[in-house]
Amino acid sequence: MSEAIETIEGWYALHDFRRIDWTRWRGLSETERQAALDAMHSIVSAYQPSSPDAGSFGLYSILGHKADLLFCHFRPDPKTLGEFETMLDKSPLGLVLTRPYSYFSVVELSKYLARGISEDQIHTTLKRRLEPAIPDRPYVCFYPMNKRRQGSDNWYMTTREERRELMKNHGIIGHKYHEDVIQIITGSQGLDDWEWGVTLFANDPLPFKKLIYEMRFDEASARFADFGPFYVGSRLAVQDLAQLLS
Ligand code: 76R
Repeated sequence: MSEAIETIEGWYALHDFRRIDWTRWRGLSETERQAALDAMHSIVSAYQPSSPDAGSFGLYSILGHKADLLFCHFRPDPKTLGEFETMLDKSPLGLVLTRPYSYFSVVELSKYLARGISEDQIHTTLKRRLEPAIPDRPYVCFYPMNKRRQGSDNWYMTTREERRELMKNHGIIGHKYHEDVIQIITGSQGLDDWEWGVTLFANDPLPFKKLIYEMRFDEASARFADFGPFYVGSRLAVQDLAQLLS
């Protein structure tokens, strides 16, 4: 049996994608629309964590047909994430939102490249990554992925040393985009349908394409990665959402 790598987990993540049901929205009375807009303001402010230690939240407008909005939450307690979902569902705004996709995962760092660092050091120096603030970048890209288990391309049958080497090269490519792209890797084995969620943040969508394209040629992705749907969008202030609806 090949040996699993130790992972360190941080905050839980919920990527809550919603679609606006325009037919339903147009069918609402003026009073109902106002109630939905009011609910939106109170919900978005309820989603804001009371302090940076309590969690983080970002609202995004998603491009294309797969979703309209992304409510992206990171929180220490998964129960809070559940409360947020139902808060939105029960509110007057929930009436006009459907739910094309969601993803539940937990911020994950693996120890492939962390030789000689003590558990304590990892926790202090990496706290910022385990408990991430939403980066101040206008664009987001989210997708789930697996590591392949097929014939000789079975990630889970490779040795720890092979995986370490592959992740080292992966990290080298990734690091070239250090300035342009901030990545949050969340693990979801046993939590959702894929094995990892990848959330990337940048100033415009092009670096997502460049980075992901370059990684496709790297063995860790070329041989071992399978991808789910990609969602790309831009940060939305609550007043922009009001404008979008009104
Ligand atoms: O954590 C670190 O920064 C150390 C190096 C590193 C690890 C261990 C790293 C760096 N990643 C790691 C783990 Mn990554 N990453 C992805 C994707 O699209 C694809 O082909 C793959 C999706 C991207 C775009 C990306 C970006 N990474 C992982 C893992 C867990 C694997 C495991 O545990 O088995 C996955 C699934 C994954 C996927 N990665 C980086 C990046 C970038 C940009 C970096 C460099 C970060 C920096 O130096 O700023």
